Amino acid sequence: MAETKKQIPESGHVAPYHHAAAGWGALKYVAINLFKERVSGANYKTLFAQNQPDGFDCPGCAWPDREHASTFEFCENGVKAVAAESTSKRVTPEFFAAHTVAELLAQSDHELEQHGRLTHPMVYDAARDRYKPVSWDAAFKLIAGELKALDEPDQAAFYTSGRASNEAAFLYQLFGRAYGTNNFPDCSNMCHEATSRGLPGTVGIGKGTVTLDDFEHADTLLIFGQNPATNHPRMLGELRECARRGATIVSINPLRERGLERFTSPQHPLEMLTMSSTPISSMFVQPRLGGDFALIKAVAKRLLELDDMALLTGAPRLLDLDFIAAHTTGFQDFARDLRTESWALLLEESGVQRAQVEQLTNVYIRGERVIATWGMGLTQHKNSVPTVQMLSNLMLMRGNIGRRGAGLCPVRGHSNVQGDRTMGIEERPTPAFLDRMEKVFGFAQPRHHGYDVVATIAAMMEGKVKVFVGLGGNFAMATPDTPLTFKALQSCELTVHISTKLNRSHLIHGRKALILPTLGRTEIDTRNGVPQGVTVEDSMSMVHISYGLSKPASPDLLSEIAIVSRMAEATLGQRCKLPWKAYRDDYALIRDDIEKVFDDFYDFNARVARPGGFHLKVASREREWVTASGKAQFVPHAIERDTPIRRARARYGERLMVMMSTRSHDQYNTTIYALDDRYRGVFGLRRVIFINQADIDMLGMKNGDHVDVETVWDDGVERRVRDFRLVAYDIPRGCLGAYYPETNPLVPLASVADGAGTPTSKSFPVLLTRTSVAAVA
Ligand SMILES: Nc1nc2c(c(=O)[nH]1)N[C@H]1C(S)=C(S)[C@@H](COP(=O)(O)OP(=O)(O)OC[C@H]3O[C@@H](n4cnc5c(=O)[nH]c(N)nc54)[C@H](O)[C@@H]3O)O[C@H]1N2
Ligand SMILES: Nc1nc2c(c(=O)[nH]1)N[C@H]1C(S)=C(S)[C@@H](COP(=O)(O)OP(=O)(O)OC[C@H]3O[C@@H](n4cnc5c(=O)[nH]c(N)nc54)[C@H](O)[C@@H]3O)O[C@H]1N2
Ligand SMILES: [Mo]
Repeated sequence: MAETKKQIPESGHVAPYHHAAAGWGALKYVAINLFKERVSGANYKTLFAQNQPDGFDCPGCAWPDREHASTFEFCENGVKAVAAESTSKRVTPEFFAAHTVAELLAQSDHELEQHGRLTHPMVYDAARDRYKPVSWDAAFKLIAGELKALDEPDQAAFYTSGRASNEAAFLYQLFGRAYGTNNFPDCSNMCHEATSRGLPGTVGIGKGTVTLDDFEHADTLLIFGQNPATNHPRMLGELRECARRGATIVSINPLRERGLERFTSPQHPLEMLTMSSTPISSMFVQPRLGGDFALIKAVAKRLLELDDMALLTGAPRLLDLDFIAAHTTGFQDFARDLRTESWALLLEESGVQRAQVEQLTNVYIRGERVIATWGMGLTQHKNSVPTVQMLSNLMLMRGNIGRRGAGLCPVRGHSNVQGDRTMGIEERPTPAFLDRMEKVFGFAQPRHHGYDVVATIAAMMEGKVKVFVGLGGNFAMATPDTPLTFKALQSCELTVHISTKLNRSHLIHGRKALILPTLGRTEIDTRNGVPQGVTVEDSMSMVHISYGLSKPASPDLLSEIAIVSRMAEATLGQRCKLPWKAYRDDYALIRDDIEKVFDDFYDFNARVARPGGFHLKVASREREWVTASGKAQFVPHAIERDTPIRRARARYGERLMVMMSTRSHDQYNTTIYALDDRYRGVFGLRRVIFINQADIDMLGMKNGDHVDVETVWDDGVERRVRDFRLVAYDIPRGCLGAYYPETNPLVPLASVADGAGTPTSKSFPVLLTRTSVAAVA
């Protein structure tokens, strides 16, 4: 952040990338990466055990893996994630003794990450502005003391990042609820929340309806707002197979992501040796930021028009009338709304030409088995819930849900973000779930809703949340409105972070603060001589077990499960009869209790012991609709006419631009591995803004000029970041791309997805001004 650390001038360059995604570029990166990270010899083998039946679940992303994979599934993202965890560098008590927190704050996120793995529990020493070692017992005593001193349990918030295992997450929510709160903000509040809140209203379940098997049968794939070459590289392998079978793949993205154009599969030696590649997307649709809602609605409207024509001419109908009649409600209202919707408004909002809408509709209609996938490009806008529901409507129109080779495929981020939610990390638990918890564990559950991420920050600001515990993640940097969030965290009485590596959240701390170092998923976790496995649920609802293989980074680490259970024991004391010690001594016992709470986890230990694990039932996949009506529901939505972006544009005209914040190729969320974004042709730079050349001209600037960015918001707070370099790019007029977390200070806390509370990280209204030389110097 410009506000918190010295700004080092960046000396990189921009050069378009002309090769296919993955291929030798990825291999070369990995070779260099391993060398740089100095992964110790013993840990090399770790890299080859990811996503193998007897190995660990890759902490890289939530894309599922093929069962019984016989060869090492090469994935640059996975290698980076594992290498980062297996680094031989250490952040020791000596390291902390040598640096004040103020000094560390001056380092970039990239530098903080490079220091390596945390080795000892540390407590903040305010007198010396340093972290000093603390015993585990004393750490838990400190937490218990602070939690017990609160006026009410809702003054604590328990954050979860999506790497936590099912077992750790289950114990964490059990502890939080036994303590008395539903304050479980989690990373998914910033991620696929719009999916989890939107889909239940249409198909009943907030999860995807496809499995990998469906990818083998799909003939059409619509990829919305996703950059899989960077964020889900193994998905590209799947898309490659689809493309080679002749499936049509459409990328719907304001950026024409190079990684969706061509792909050289590292899994296929011939493609590597002949330097050949497979074309992936055959069509690119570039809506403006947040324009997907209007685009999808336009396609639905066009489909209805064509179906009307078919009805008139006696041609085969294009709607799946049998499916609509048997399985859905609300079609008539939905169709009426589509018929009255204005074409002009849909086209203007989407930023897509009518001819291309028609072309996309034709592709959709030609598809007998269509899968729609989506990522953050759909979920981080004000209108994200309506967008997800509109996509679901479109799929329902042709019965593309609950059929082989077709369905909804939200592509989740963190490797167990979906599982954490399944386990009850949920600030708005259902009464049914709480009843069941009460029955199984015999204590009254807190019934009122808790805080999500944004509400947690607001509550900290108001002094309503005083203790923050983070099970993984980097709350300070992942969240919006950075300077305000920093203040919120700093106003806490106690901040606790259960972490593998040093990050800025450790440095933006409460009056008291703890860093509790934990085992990563790649590491051996043994209790009383018996290796323990943990389970995860991937983006397609497959649950499998994961065993670490490397030696732990330090003998003083505890597993997340041990930390959570000891925190619970210390806090809840004798009055709590839950078997915390037994849980941490044998993780199978946790699974036994998970099974008691969730019927779908029947025979959990037995089923998860099978190679590949098991698939959790997703009712909508089987055309069972757990909605109010018992049917899948068409949900009409209007285009919103009064939004902060529209108001800002009315005030500033074309100078007002909409910005999105996205990931570069060399980062994992807030973890910056390196400074390149290979496929977008950016090297050694992170403070860049992708912008249409015509907009650069309109501003009277030149490609490469430096600008400051200011958010247009009406609360009187100045939100500004300085000195970003303009990079002319193939992006629609009026739209800007930049990296997260550098641009998080621009996202107002109040700017969230309606009905989901997700920060609008993919659309916020900004103005650009030339950076004055004085400001930089
Ligand atoms: N290597 C690596 N892997 C990761 C991560 C990582 O940081 N690094 N993060 C993990 C996590 S937690 C997640 S959630 C996923 C994220 O994976 P993605 O969902 O791919 O997330 P982003 O990189 O933020 O951006 C997504 C894409 O959305 C496009 N986009 C932006 N706005 C819009 C819009 O309005 N409409 C449309 N149609 N597209 C838009 C952007 O151009 C970009 O291509 O990846 C996971 N995997
Ligand atoms: N502007 C903007 N903001 C965004 C986004 C965006 O696209 N734009 N994306 C949002 C999304 S999709 C997400 S998911 C969030 C991510 O938010 P978070 O999940 O909070 O952030 P991460 O950067 O993934 O967390 C990294 C830290 O997790 C810790 N860690 C790593 N592995 C483990 C482990 O195994 N156990 C434990 N206990 N700790 C571990 C390490 O200390 C590391 O520093 O950010 C969100 N914020
Ligand atoms: Mo995410």
